[in-house]
Amino acid sequence: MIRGFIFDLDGVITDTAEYHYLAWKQLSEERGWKFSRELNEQLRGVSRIDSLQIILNHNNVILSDKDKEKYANLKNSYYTALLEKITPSDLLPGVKEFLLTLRKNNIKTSIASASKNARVVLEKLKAIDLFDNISDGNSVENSKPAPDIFIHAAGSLGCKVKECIVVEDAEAGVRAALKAGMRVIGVNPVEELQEATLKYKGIYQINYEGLLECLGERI
Ligand code: B16
Ligand code: MG
Repeated sequence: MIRGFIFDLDGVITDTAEYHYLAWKQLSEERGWKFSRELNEQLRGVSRIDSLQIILNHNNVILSDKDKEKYANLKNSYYTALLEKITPSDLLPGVKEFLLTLRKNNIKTSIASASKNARVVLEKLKAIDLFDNISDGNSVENSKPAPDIFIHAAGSLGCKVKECIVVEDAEAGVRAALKAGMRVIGVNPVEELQEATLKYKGIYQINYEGLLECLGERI
């Protein structure tokens, strides 16, 4: 029986990937590091510090932990300035309707995002009240692909892992959810999410009753 739905934020509820891209690009240009849209794709769902490490590895740059923290903070200052532009119209199509359908059917909902800025983003979207719980980059130590954030979200909803369905747009997130013992709906760059239980182009494509049927759940 499904009792909870757990949503990733960036790429599922809204698309902040472009702002992450612009912020990493600004930092990289200032430091003389190579950075591209292709590399940015590898940062989907990956924590801030791990994202910096991917960029450093790509450039064969070695930094002290102190400098890594400094540049991760600098990137975050560029990113949070860009977040000022977010409005409720940046909720991705079908998201609000799907969340309201879940609530009508007594399904609990949570965010499980790697982002430490998740609350700020949800406030800008005026979407905080659509969720029963928010688990974010501050909630757990180990970030995706570790399963911790999804286990944290399920626990906060009072649900068992098997009772939860995850919605994710990133490979790291899909792997984390599967490791947690949950079924996963992959959205967005669906061709990459080979391990997902079901795939859709976006939440707007999901029909609640149809989904339950596909998952072999009783309606
Ligand atoms: P922050 P998600 C992730 O959000 C982003 O996809 C990823 O690109 C970002 O590095 C990460 O959050 C950390 O974000 O720097 O704001 O803490 O997809 O897990 O909702
Ligand atoms: Mg994501």
